[in-house]
Amino acid sequence: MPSAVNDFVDYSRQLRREVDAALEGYTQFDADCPAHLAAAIRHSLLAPCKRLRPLLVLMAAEACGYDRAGALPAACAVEMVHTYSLIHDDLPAMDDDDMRRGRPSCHAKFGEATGILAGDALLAQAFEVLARDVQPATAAARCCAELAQAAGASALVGGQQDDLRNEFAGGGIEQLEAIHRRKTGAMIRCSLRLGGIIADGNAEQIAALDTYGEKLGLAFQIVDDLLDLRGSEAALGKRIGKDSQHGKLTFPGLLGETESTRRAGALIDQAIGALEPFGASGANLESLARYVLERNH
Ligand code: GRG
Repeated sequence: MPSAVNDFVDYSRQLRREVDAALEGYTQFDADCPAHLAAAIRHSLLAPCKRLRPLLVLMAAEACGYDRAGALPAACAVEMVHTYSLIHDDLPAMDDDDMRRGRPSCHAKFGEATGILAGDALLAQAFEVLARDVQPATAAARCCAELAQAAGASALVGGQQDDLRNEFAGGGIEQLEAIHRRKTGAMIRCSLRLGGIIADGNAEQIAALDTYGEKLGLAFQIVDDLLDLRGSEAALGKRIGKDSQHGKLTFPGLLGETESTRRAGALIDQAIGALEPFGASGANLESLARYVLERNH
């Protein structure tokens, strides 16, 4: 492996360690939090995983010339919302999955009611963390508004609603992209924007991060669909093949594997192109985009 790749692997491992340590700290609940609920939250939130969204927050802040330690609370907040969405997505009423992040899914281990409550608690805690720990207060308020929008009815929740309704099964590429722009893309874009806001990035930098996030989010989803077809359950830590079994719209289902792979590559090129205003400071985000394309989990 060339040394630049090694450097990026070491750097992203270090960022993951910092995020994991901060999440560990945020989940030391007081005696009023029932032990069963605390265990369920920690089971899902602290499970081994990519931490893509927190890494995007931290790398976006650094690309804007900011010390990443100041962006850690926002990195944790986006991971809390993301983990809540995974816990709820796994529930029997939604995707009904018994495995997540290489472990039994939250409801499979702790029961359905506790799974719902663990997700509820994480969603609330994300906004507590942003409002209390992001400085200055004006940046905290902006971050709360942006994350609420990305997690809300016109983004994450709306995309999930459309994905669950089979009326879209006969749809085309526009419908598919509209689902994933909200369900997957909004949280990825938001992660980058929060990093830029906390770093007090200028309008050109935030717009560049937004475009990078839009392209990266779509590429991430295409790769996710491809891994659902030809990935390994052991590497992914979750069940595969469910989308096609349930007749869901997917990129390889609509476009074929070759065209989906080509499209993901073109989107990653566009994402990297959007980093131009950052010059050398965008190098880590560029490496992260390449990793999203080449990932096997
Ligand atoms: C329940 C409101 C609500 C939304 C659920 C996130 C989601 C929406 C569903 C998960 C199913 C899925 C395959 C979504 C598309 C891609 C995606 C978000 C995968 C999971 O994220 P990763 O791969 O997972 O970053 P880790 O575990 O590494 O964080």
